[in-house]
Amino acid sequence: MSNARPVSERWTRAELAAGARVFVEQGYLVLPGFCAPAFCDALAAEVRGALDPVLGPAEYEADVGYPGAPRDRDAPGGDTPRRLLHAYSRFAALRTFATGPDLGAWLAAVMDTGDVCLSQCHHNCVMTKAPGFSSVTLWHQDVRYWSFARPELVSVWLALGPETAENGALAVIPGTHRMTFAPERLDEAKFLRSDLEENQDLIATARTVELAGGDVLLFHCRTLHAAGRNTTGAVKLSAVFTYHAADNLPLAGSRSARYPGIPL
Ligand SMILES: O=C(O)CCC(=O)C(=O)O
Repeated sequence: MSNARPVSERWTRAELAAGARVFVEQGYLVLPGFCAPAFCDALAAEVRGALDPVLGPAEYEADVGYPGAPRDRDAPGGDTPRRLLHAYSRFAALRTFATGPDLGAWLAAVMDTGDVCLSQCHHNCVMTKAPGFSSVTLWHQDVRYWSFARPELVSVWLALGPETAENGALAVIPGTHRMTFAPERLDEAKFLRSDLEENQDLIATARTVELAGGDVLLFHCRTLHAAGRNTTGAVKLSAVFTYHAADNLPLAGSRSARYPGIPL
């Protein structure tokens, strides 16, 4: 690890290096208890305040058309938000979290670079998985719609409360960030086809990533992941940001280049 990396007093170089090895092998890594309960509770209260009424910009479940989503904005549940967008510019507490030295140290370790940038163009949101009208997100790699010089981005998922299979926690398929998939194994929207016999062995190795409030999940942009609906009575809130190395630039003119990266 280079000496130019951000310094965190919270973890030793040996801990960061050990975590990075897990990430490189598995394509994801959980950092338990990353944020204090008081931080998560205050942020969750602020987020809830932005949900009723919904303060834009936001994406609605009806916008994505995923399985279980309301048919359109006029259908029952059509006003169910899926994500509050532009989380970095709207929540001061998240700016501190997303560009702080503790997270920077982990990102530098797993990305093997001292120069990390936050992308304002992808994720940069608080996922708001609501009871009642949330949808199913099928198996996909986030990079499928992103345009960077190298498909080597990392996303950070901060649970603001418990995430379980019941409330729609993410599931990942370990090691898939190192695999390539023939186009026939994916559907037109580039979701992994769960109806194909050829994909069954892989899907059988999936793991649900259950998190407690304050836990952070790091995952590679090529790691296959999916999530179910929220079948509980409480909204699930998770802040999500995506990072790239400073020398891994978005392609000019693409959606990935719409807003400048924020150097850590
Ligand atoms: O929470 C979910 O439904 C999945 C979110 C997800 O996979 C994504 O935004 O890439």
